Amino acid sequence: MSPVPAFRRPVSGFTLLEIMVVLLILSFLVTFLITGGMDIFRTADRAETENRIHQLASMIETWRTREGQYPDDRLPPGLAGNTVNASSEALFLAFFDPGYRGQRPDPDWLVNTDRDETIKNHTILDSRELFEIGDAWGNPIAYFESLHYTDGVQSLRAGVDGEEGGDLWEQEVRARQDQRTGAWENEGGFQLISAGPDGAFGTEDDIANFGR
Ligand SMILES: [Ca+2]
Ligand SMILES: [Ca+2]
Repeated sequence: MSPVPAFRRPVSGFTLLEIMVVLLILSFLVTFLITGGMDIFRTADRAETENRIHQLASMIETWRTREGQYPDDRLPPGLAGNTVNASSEALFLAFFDPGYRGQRPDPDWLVNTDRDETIKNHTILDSRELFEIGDAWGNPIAYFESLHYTDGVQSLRAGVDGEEGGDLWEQEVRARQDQRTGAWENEGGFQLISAGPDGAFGTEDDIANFGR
């Protein structure tokens, strides 16, 4: 009677169990690397947006020193075909005006989530695009000048994946008040607000030039 080769190991290669263990370890590793990598990107985008808002705030103060008032958060009448993104576009026009001699935001920050243009070029850029000043996720940064805190809502086109044609929608954004006291944040100054990584204004992850 010939012996039954039940427990004979294959001559070469791995058993099914060994292969499954290796695959399992690999899948853990890949998951760990992907989530860890995404966390790193998220942290970097947040730091980049905080830096932009910090620099913008400083440029707005310089503007005020030079011009005697903060940049308007409204567009001149008749300049744009819509009111979407108007405050961020107004800030863009102010800083990129050919007559302005102060420091300007980095052109790499510019986005145009509502894809509008002006009839003629009003800026130092070789473009008629009515840009907004964007955060690291490609969404426009909302700008409120304190004279207009009480004017009600702004409409901003923002969302996930920003300018990459992702899931964008028009959002109503208001100047922020302290939740406890009801006082305007940065009363007498201005507010800069990014929708943060979730692309939605008014949620916990928003980034602003004032404490929340
Ligand atoms: Ca625009
Ligand atoms: Ca948000």
